[in-house]
Amino acid sequence: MSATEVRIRPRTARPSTPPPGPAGRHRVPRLHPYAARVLTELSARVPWEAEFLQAVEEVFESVSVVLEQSPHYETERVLERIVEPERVIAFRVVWTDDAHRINVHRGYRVQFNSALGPYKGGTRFHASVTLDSLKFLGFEQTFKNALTGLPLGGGKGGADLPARGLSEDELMRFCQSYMTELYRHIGPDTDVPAGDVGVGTREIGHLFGQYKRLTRTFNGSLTGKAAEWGGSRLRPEATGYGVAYFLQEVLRSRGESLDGLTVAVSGFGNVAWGAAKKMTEMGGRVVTLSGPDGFVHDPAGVSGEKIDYMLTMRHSGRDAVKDYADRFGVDFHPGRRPWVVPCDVALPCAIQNELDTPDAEALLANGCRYVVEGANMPTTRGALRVLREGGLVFVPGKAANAGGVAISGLEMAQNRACETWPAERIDASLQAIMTSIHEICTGAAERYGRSGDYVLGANIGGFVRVAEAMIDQGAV
Ligand code: 2IT
Repeated sequence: MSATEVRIRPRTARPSTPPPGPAGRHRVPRLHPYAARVLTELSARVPWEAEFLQAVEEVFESVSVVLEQSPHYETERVLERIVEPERVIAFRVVWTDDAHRINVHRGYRVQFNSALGPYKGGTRFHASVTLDSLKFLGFEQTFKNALTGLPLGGGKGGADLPARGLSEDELMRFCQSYMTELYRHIGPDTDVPAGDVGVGTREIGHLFGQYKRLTRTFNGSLTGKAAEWGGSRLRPEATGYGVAYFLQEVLRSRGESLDGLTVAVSGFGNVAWGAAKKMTEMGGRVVTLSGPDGFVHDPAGVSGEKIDYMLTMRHSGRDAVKDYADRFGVDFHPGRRPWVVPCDVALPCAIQNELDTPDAEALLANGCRYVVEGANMPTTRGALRVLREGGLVFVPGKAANAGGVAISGLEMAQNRACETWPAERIDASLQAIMTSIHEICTGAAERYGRSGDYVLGANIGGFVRVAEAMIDQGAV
C-alpha cells in the first residue's frame, strides 16, 4: 500500500451515530464546585502550565463524584494539597561536547507526593522537557503508582536535552553532570528515579556510576539498572508487557482475545517495543510504528527480527523510523501519524498529546474499538472527549502503563533484600498487578454507576488511596 492508499474516510463520512462500542458512551463528568474552585485558582496561578492543568482537570472531573459523597476531602483541603508538588528542584546542567564547546541545559526533579512511599518516577531527557511537562508527569505518576498497590510516592525528573544525536561520550558526560546536582536529593528512602523517554539502561548506568562515585554507596537509589548489577529481570519489557496484559484483561472482560486483532502502535521506543513483542506473542498483529519523521505501515505485522530491529533503531541515536521501511520494504508515510490506518486497537506509545481530535475521529470512523494509552497522556482533551463519547473502550496511561513502575517497585524490593528474583516470578507479579489494577478500575467505575469507564475508575482508584494516606498523615 502506498502513502496515498492508506484507507482513511473523510471526516464527513463519520456516521452521525457512531457504531455501538462495547463500552457504552461515557459523558465527561461535570466538575464538583470544590474542584472547579481549586482548578480556577490553580489556572490563575500557573496559566502557562497547560499540560499540568490538562492532567489536573481530567483527574478532578473523575473524582467529582467522590467529592459529592465525601465532603471531608474539602474540609481537609485535599485538592489544594494534592496539586502542589511537595518539592521542586531545578538546576543547571553544564557539559562539554566532543568539539570542546560548553553546553547548558536545564535539569529538574519534581518530588510530587510522598504519601504512599518515597518519590518514584522516571527521568526524561527530551527537547520538550519543561517544568510544566514534569509537573504533569509527576502528578500522573502519583496516581499511577497508587494503583500498583506498592509503597511508592510520585515524582518525575529530567532535562531539556535532545538526547538523540549525542555521541556516547557526550551522553555519559551529560549524565554525570546531571547527577552531580541531583545526587544529594535522592536515595532509597527519599526519591528513586528511573528511566523514561531518552533514558534507558545505558543512561541509568552512567547516572548510577556517578551517584556511586559521589556518595560512595552502592544502593537502590535508581531503578532500571542492568540486570547484572542490581537491576530487575524484565524491567525493560515491563511497561510494554504490562500494557499488553492490561489489554488482555479488558478484552477478557468482554469475551474477546487479542488473537487476530490488528493493532496500530505509535512510537518505537521502550514501551512500543515491549508492547509489540507481547501482543504479537498473544496473536495480535502490530501494523504500524512511528517516529517524529512519520510512520511505517507493515500490514504483515511487526514480528520476529523486526521487533529486535526496534532496539537497533533506538540505539542508532537517530530519532526516526524510516530506516525500518527501507530495511523491510514497507511503506513510510512522512510527517504523518498512524491513526489513519484501520485497526481494532490503537496504542499511542510515544509522547503526550500525540493523538488529537481529528485522529480520534479517524479512529472511530475506521472502526477502532479500543484505545489504550502506552505513553503518559498521549490523548488531547478534545480527542479524549470524542473517544469517550464515541463509545469505544478507552484506557488511560496511568492504568495501562503502570507495569513499568510496578517492576521498578519490585527492583527496589530486590535491592533492599539483596536478592535477584527470576524472570518467571517477576512476570507472574506483573500479571497479578495489572489484573489487580484492572479490578480497581472496573470496581471504582461500577461503584459510581459508570461501568466500563476506565478513566473514571483509574482516577478514583488512585486518588482515594493517595488522599486517604495524606489525611492520615496530617496537615503536611
Ligand atoms: O512513566 C513511568 O511510569 C516511568 N517512566 C517509569 C517510572 C519508574 O520509576 O519506573
